[in-house]
Amino acid sequence: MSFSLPDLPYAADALAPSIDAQTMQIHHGKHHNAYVSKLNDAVAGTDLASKSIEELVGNLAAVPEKSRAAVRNNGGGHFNHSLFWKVMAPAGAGGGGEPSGDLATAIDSDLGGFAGLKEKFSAAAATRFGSGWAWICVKEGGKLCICSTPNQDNPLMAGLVDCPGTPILGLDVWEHAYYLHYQNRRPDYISAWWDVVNWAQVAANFAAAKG
Ligand code: MN3
Repeated sequence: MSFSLPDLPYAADALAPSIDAQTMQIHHGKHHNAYVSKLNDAVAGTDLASKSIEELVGNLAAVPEKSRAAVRNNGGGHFNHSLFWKVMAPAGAGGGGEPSGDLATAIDSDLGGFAGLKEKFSAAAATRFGSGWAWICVKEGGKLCICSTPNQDNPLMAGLVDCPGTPILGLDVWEHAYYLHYQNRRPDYISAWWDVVNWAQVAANFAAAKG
């Protein structure tokens, strides 16, 4: 097996009430697991199997055309969900609050402060038509930006997405991420999700992206 499903860094019920336990169990154990399994099928027996997931989705042009769509969808799915689990933590135990340090400084100068970030990010997440993700990413040159991508695309997919960069925070707005609890109320899911954002992890991702 080239790629494997990472464990959740907390119990499946730890993010409730923002995200309920059954949604977490199905999302991680079924949806993310299926991306991993289909990605492994797509790269089986090729030299792609030895690449990191970042290398793979960051250079889809290097993937043979016959498996490119499968790698884009399932490799994107694997990368995106692996990031998603890590940038969340239980409310009050690592989740919620506000960013601090260098990340807060960058948010102030590039995104209009924390209030501006929440407004722009929530709008990007709410207005993504159909399935996709909202992101904060670090652009070439180090500035932060907020955007969204369709399906399982992400900002690492330079040349294929509107907002190339290194994602440091992502929110899944596929219906499978919220429908059991919120049904059609995507804005309520987005609003409750801020309570479980792990800003210490986002700050670590920011520092790594800046090198
Ligand atoms: Mn998902």
